Amino acid sequence: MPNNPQIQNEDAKPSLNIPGDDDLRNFMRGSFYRLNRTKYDDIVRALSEGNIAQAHRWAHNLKSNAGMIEEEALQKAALEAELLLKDGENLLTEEHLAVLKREFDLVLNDLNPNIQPEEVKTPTAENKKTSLLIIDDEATNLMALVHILGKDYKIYSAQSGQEAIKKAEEFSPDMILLDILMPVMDGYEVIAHLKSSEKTKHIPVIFVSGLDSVESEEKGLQLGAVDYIIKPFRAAIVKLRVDNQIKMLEQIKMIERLSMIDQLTNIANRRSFDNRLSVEWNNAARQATPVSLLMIDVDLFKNYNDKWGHQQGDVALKKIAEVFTKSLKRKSDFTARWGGEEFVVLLPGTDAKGGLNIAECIRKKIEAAEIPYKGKITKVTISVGVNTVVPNRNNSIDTFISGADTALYRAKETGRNKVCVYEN
Ligand code: GH3
Ligand code: MG
Ligand code: MG
Repeated sequence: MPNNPQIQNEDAKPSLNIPGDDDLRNFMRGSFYRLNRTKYDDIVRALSEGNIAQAHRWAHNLKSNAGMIEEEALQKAALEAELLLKDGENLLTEEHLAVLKREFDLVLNDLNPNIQPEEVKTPTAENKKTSLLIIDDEATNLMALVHILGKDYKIYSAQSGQEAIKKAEEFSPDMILLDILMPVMDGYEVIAHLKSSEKTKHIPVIFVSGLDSVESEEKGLQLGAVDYIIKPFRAAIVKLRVDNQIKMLEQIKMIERLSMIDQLTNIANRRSFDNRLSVEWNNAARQATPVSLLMIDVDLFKNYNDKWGHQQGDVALKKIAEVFTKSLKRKSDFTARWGGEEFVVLLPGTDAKGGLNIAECIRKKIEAAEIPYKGKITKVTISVGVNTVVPNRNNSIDTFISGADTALYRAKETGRNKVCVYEN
């Protein structure tokens, strides 16, 4: 492979704008303290009130949060409590509670209550244009991810599957970080829903999950996720993986943009026109409104090239495209280079009279345009064919285009530098 110095740019060196893992650890422990310091008492109170479902939720919560700060003994005791409080039945003994209390106190005494998350300023990049939606039912996880990513991305967060779907539709984030294990609606259901909706199917999803089996990873990727990060995570890995995906996304968007633009004139190309025409055709069919098409061909352009040279021919084509772009007033008006020295203008919601007016207007503007060449002034003219239809069962995109084409050839045959309207 040739030595390409461009590849060795500074992008290759990770200069991470993120808190280190120690900082994250302190942050997580601070968060844990704030969110869980009353949790043991909460469980005991819920039990004394006979609210076993609530006690079960607190135990589940405590288990997950203990896992996030890698306090395994407490995690184990809380898991045991969770299992013994399942299905509204209380099988917890005094002994179990004593173990839970012992582990809970050990962890809590070890935490420095001075480090509280309120004091750790979590940056939020409100002014950043790239946004992430982070979904996790555990507040501690959510806070950790916001802490890691909030400096460089605008963050939206959700603590349940339903909230996630609502926010994904409302905010159209650039990327989604999705937890799998959540009550009511899990991450697999959320991604299936996102991928089935026109509004959200294009948004890349990264799973961030405590499920570390290859099967869960495979299932996640099969459902359309772009990556899978296992909890507990390292701050640097999360940041790098998200950054990588965002970079790829930007490159794809750039390629998509380029594939829709004509390189010479910088206006839309044929592919882009085909897409737009099909959208506008369907809109007009639904609303029973007219749509006009101008098919445009530069007159005797071969002669122009022969006289001034092919390069100057390119200059003329650029000038023509510029005149078209500047002449179109409505947002929905659309001009494209059809190919060679042919152009099209699509005018949704414009009737035959309006179409003819605009065609005449741009014909005159091209006729008046001065294209300089080495101190001289050169000129071109165009012929235009106009077709206007209200889409219905008796016409199609093909007949629409060929009608405009027929009108264009009549303009050529009957003298050039003129506009003809298709009549069937
Ligand atoms: P008519 O009025 O009948 O359309 O005559 P014409 O000479 O314009 O038609 P013809 O189809 O014979 O020639 C089209 C010319 O347009 C020939 C071709 O070299 C030129 N052309 C097509 N694409 C480009 C381009 O990208 N740059 C330049 N400079 N010329 C182009
Ligand atoms: Mg021509
Ligand atoms: Mg031609």
